[in-house]
Amino acid sequence: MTTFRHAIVKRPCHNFSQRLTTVRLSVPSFYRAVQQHSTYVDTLKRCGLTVHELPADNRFPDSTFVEDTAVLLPDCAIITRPWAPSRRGEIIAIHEVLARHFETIETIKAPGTLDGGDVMIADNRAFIGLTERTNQAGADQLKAILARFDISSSFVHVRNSLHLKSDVAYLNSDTIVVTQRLASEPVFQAFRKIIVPPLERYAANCVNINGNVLVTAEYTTVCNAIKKQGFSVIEINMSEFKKMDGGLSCLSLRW
Ligand code: CIR
Repeated sequence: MTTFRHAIVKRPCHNFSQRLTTVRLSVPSFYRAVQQHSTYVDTLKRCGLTVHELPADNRFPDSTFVEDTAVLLPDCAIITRPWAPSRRGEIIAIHEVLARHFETIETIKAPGTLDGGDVMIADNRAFIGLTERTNQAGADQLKAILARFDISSSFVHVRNSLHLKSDVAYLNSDTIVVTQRLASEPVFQAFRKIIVPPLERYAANCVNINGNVLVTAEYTTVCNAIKKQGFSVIEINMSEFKKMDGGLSCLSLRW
């Protein structure tokens, strides 16, 4: 299991409620989003990470969801090509900061599109979601890059979900958290599965950071099921980001 030492986050900008969302919930409160983001950053620090905080950028309302802009390996950063044209400019600031930490930087190129939320790396295996956001060309490019680092890739067709990681999270070498809709995917056959009930689907997007599993607060069934498997759980309130389709993992890039 990878030990993480660093994370990149980007503060929410005051117009972050004005971009992409598919959920029909109330308009998020900027004030509460900033508070929740700050708690998230403190939690990453509690998990032992050095957190590189980028300033808010009003030009890109979705830019707090940094996970979509890169895929990070211990020795290589891969800059994605987000599907949404309104998000493509986000990669410039991310590229700049990653160039200070990684000697090798690769990029996904047109006609490929790839959102980081579609990539789940499980040690030396990667699962790449083919979604409305990530196309075959983007997935093929990523697979070729990962192969150079001895990481094999499997593609997973995902329908009716924003990203692959809206439905599945890797906890450790034998355990995943997964929604019912992806639980029977043959590529996940070998894993022990913590199944997420439909009403708690949003909580499927959780993340294991150095032995602490960050889970969205108030999703009791999922939290208890993860604890029951022996993991230490930290609950985080994500109410404002959920309104913009953002999952817990997408607020940071970790390596
Ligand atoms: C978007 O639709 O692109 C943003 N509103 C939310 C992105 C969330 N990304 C993620 O969960 N990896």
